[in-house]
Amino acid sequence: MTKRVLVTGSYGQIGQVLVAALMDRYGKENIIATGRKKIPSVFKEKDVHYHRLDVRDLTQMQTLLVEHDIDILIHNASVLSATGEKNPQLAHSINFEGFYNALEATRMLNLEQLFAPSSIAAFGPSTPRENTPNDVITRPTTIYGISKVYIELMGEYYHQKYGLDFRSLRYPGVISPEEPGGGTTDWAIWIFWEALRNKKYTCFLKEDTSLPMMYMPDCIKSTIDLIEADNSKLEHRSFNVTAFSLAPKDLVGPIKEAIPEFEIAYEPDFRQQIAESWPASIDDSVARKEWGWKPDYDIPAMTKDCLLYTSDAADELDGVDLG
Ligand code: AKB
Repeated sequence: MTKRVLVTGSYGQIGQVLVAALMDRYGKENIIATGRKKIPSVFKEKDVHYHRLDVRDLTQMQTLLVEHDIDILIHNASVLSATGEKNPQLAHSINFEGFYNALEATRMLNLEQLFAPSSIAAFGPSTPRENTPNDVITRPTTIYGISKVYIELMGEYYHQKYGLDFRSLRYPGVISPEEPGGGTTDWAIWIFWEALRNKKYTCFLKEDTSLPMMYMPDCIKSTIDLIEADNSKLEHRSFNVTAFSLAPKDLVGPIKEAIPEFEIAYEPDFRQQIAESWPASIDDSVARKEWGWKPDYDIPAMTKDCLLYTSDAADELDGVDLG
């Protein structure tokens, strides 16, 4: 059945790919992309229905949802972990007020569903680091992580209190050729860009800092699968999802196979502490059981694909700030 979907934060790394996938699945005319920036050129090329929206403005959000007769709100707008630590006040206003507005708009307009991503950042130093279960202590130490716990708890509260169909995924680091937006897992994208551009990369994490990750097509698949999952089978509202765990040193060999001159150096910065507060691997068996989650890409398949598509984007590599 056709759904009408509005996506906030749609110009982000995940948002722009998700919008294209939703247009293929539900029809171009049924997808409304929104963001705070002026219309991105990639959206102009694809003739995407795009509107300016600051998620802190509830009236503007409600107006767009009503005008476009939206069924499902996908609330992606968020300040990520590294940017959030540089500007906690901005992260607070966008992540907390923005999500509260998304919840209230969904409730007041009686929308069919609200999807808002959580993250491995919802975990903290007191969470078990290996094979972290779905239901476990979440005491994060970043403003971004705290906002993700807020999303999970408020979403569950609105589900219990108002019957709102809230769903969420704890995204791991998502690897893709698209430019990332200020996260701690961004190294796993810049390493490909720099390998292709300069044949060397200086990583801001230590070589053995392992974090859960997935390739973009699996991120999009998990999102659409959860949105379409049978509600009566869901015992949870927020789910761990992962494909593999990856440390910077794990990508050196696979990249050298394609680019033998590739060199890596390590200069850990403030993001090291953030990474060390997150799990090294997570257990996604609850998602596998309740809605059949299963990733398609392992590290070799992701590396091959990602090198190819990042190289396609090579013309745009110059002048991009590597965070
Ligand atoms: C970040 O690094 O902040 C994000 C995330 C893991 O949620 N990519």
